Amino acid sequence: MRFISIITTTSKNNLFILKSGVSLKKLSTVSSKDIISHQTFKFIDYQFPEKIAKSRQNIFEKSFFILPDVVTDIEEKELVNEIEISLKRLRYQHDHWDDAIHGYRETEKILWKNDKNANIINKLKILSFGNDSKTKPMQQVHILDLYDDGYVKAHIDSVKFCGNIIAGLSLLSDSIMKLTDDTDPNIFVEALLPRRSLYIMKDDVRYKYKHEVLARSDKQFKGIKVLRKRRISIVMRNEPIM
Ligand SMILES: O=C(O)CCC(=O)C(=O)O
Ligand SMILES: [Fe+2]
Repeated sequence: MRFISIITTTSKNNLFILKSGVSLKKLSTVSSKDIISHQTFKFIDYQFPEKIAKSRQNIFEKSFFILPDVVTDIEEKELVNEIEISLKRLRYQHDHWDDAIHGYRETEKILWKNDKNANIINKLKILSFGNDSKTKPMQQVHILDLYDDGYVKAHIDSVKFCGNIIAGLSLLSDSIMKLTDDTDPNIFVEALLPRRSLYIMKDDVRYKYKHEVLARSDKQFKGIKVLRKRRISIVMRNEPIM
């Protein structure tokens, strides 16, 4: 079986794509460095103080990846169609001042009725957890629907509920994720999460940096305005280590 039919053929320049001949079986023996696109740097704006910039960047390059165009427009549509059915009865939550997330609704999903969607999720899990996962990927995925004005406040996912890897597919909108050192707010990066991209956050970045999805604003990424609209993410995690 060929891997990654989910990768659009439009992004032929991805190193990622060059590796698309890798079979599912072989994939587990390939290191993430081989598979993961060296394009990640394009989507990261490092804001590290100069003295520590190099060492911090090294850590980031080993534990945070952004893979553009992991699903096509059509695949995005089919995923969103099925997700909308699961979300239909849920209301957006706006008014919990102490919540980590504002302007959102969320659900969990284990079974996908549309086989194509099930296949995509499987392949994204292999991509995200194939190499460095310390525990099994959770069967269920977390679906988070952020309204136009929704946002996720800075937090670190609890070790009680999640292992060493968190991966998220962004649908419907570009957004900016800010990752800030848990002990020093001056040490941070901003990452552009393009619509239809996957981010993979593991180990050092997963445990030592808070992550947040910024609200709609005039914020620019590397000088380009990012228009945040409603965004749905499919967040995949592995089992807690305990
Ligand atoms: O939407 C995302 O990509 C991240 C959401 C998140 O950080 C969380 O649910 O813990
Ligand atoms: Fe999180």
